[in-house]
Amino acid sequence: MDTLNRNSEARRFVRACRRQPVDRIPVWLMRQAGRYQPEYRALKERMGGFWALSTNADSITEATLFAQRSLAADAAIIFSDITVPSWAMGLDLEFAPGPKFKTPVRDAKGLAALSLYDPHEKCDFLMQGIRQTRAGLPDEVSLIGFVGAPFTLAGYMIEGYPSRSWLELKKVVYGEPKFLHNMLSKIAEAVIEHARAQVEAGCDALQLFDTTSGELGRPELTEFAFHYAKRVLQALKPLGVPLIYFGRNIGHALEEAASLGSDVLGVDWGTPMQEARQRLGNDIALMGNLDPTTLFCAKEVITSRAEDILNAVAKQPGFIFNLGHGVLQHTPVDHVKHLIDVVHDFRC
Ligand code: 1CP
Repeated sequence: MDTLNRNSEARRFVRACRRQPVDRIPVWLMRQAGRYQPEYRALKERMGGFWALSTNADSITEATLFAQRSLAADAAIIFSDITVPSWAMGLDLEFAPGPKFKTPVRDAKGLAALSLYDPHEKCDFLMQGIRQTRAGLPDEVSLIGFVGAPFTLAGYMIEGYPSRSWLELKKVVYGEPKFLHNMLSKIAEAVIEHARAQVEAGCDALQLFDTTSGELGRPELTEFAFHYAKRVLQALKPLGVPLIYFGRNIGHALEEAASLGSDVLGVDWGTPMQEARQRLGNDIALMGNLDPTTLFCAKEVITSRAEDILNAVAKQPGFIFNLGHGVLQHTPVDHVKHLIDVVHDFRC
């Protein structure tokens, strides 16, 4: 084991992912770098927009490090977006402010036009950003890399932009299942390599975001979302870093989500943490799950809601505190910091 790996295994966040005892509960927040921070908005303005920020190693580093430092979070998540691999495969992408593909992929011709790529070459800005960020982080802080799960990424690529009804995606799910399987296989190949490169560049954990999976009913959730998430997780397992799977609105299918091969299951705010722990047993670490809207309430409300979660599940090994989805725009910065303090002060 080299020095990097030895340090990685000692970090509080990684220890919790491995269900080892920790001195206090590790905490980081999905979207801890983002529009709620004036410094992030200034950096984005200075860079000339979200995409310019996301494709420059120095600004990736600055956004990631600033968020970690300002919160004293136990992990940083590298600043990027799940749609970067779609761009790297050849899709025209803009942000307004969500991702928007000029030419959505809806047929075999569109799929054939997508190419696999070498992430070290095509996304050198990201790998360089990871190396610089790792060098700038305190030794005890973990760096998380991430990719979108195949189904969630396919949703954006088919629909073209974030959607309320996911109508175009659903038409493909029910009407063109063979095409969708081909597309998911190709995306899986791309995100596996994209994730692997992030670990090679210095990330000490990986999160698979399957934010759109909960749009599917059964049996499609298994066939199109879980099947490909499992394929990605199994392919990444030999890298030896902790793997986190986060799905949304899949509380009814937590047992199956927990069986896909991740070390940690990210639980959204719809399922009480205590229920998740009772249903899943102790063989998997859990991460979550305060409702992000709680951060708009008074500090006493934040304290009591966070402590409810901590008291319910944090006393046994294998828990990482997070929100049940990302920090929302306009969230008061001091409330976010207050939440981190509450978790840091909790004695397990
Ligand atoms: O104008 C802006 O500043 C754009 C806002 C923004 C940001 C800050 C987007 C556009 N992406 C990001 C960064 C980002 N995206 C990160 C790194 C920041 C961090 O966590 O600290 C990560 C992990 C993501 C992942 C991501 N992008 C997901 C999965 C997680 C989730 O929130 O569900 C999804 C679905 C996207 C798509 C996306 N990118 C951006 C938007 C506005 C959206 C649509 C979904 C949404 O509104 O949340």
